[in-house]
Amino acid sequence: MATHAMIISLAFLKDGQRAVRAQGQQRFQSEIFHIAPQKGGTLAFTIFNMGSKYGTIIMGPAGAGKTTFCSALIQHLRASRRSCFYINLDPAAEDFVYEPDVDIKDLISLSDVMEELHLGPNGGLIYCFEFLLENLDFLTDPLETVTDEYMIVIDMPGQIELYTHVPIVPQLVKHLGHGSLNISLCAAYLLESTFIGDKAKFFAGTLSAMSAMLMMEIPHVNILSKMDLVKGQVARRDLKKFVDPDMSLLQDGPESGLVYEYKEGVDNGEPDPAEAESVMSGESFAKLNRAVGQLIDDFSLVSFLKLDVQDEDSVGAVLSYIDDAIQFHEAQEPREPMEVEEMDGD
Ligand SMILES: Nc1nc2c(ncn2[C@@H]2O[C@H](COP(=O)(O)OP(=O)(O)OP(=O)(O)O)[C@@H](O)[C@H]2O)c(=O)[nH]1
Ligand SMILES: [Mg+2]
Repeated sequence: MATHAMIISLAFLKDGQRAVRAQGQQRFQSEIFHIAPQKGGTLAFTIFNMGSKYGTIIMGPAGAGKTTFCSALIQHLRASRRSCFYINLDPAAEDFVYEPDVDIKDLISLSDVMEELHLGPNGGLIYCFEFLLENLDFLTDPLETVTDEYMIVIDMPGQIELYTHVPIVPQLVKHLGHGSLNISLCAAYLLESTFIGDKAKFFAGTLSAMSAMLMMEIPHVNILSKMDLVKGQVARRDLKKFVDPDMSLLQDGPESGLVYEYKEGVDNGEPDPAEAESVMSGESFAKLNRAVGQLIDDFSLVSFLKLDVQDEDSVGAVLSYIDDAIQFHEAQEPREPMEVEEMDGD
């Protein structure tokens, strides 16, 4: 059966209106109209056709827990008797709990690139991805045989420049989502929960999540990883303000360093951030943070799912958001009772 999908992405205009832009036009057979945003920050409107391939691309800053989440996800998929196809696209990754079905290191390794081309780690990584884009068959050929019952799990490197600064990963995602592969992909963007201890860091991370979301133009969930590290340390009410980022966090006490202090007897208009005094007193920084907070608020697109990889239910909950975002279950053929029994006997 020919498979087609179309992503309609949202462009948000300055005045808060939404413009709908259609990308890549195709024919449709059975259609599902999936409307977002939902919890976790799904961006795109998606129209799917049954019979596509399904996958998730795991992204986020260095050390956010991407590879660990991939392993937990694969373990959960296996325990739920679901098939999984694991792709490692981090050319520097060495240790895996589950052996990848496709590993970019079999095409190119970061250490070889750095040694032979005398590049640093970041330049080397960009070279590796450019090389992958020139040799896409390495990735697409093994995927041709993957059926719609599989969840394709793609582990990415932690350099967020790849998603937010240079359009390499957005380009790769477009290749995977179109043409003969036509994979319905959900981006999962991980941010470490310990960031909530530093509001400026947390909002900078949130901004990077939003930037990746807008660059990718695919369904997207944001995840606060390593929740075990903040368990019992943050009141539930306070945590809620980070899960659905609340700009009032930036109005908290002056110790946050994010607030412009009102001074008696002084012109209380906003100080000029370019003035040396504003820079030295931290007021420029506070103003920048308020502007970033306002930007995130204006888009009101980013919210987070909480993830504790040790907790099977938590991994299952995140997976069900990903499944929903790509309409995985709608595409599955109902199984005959005999088939289920056979699987049970495996
Ligand atoms: N406590 C805790 N530690 C975690 C969790 N997930 C990952 N870690 C630890 O965080 C470190 C980084 O985890 P990785 O899964 O390698 O992170 P990554 O995002 O793949 O890192 P890069 O690929 O290098 O960007 C490791 O030491 C993990 O053991 C978690 O849920 N809880
Ligand atoms: Mg990793």
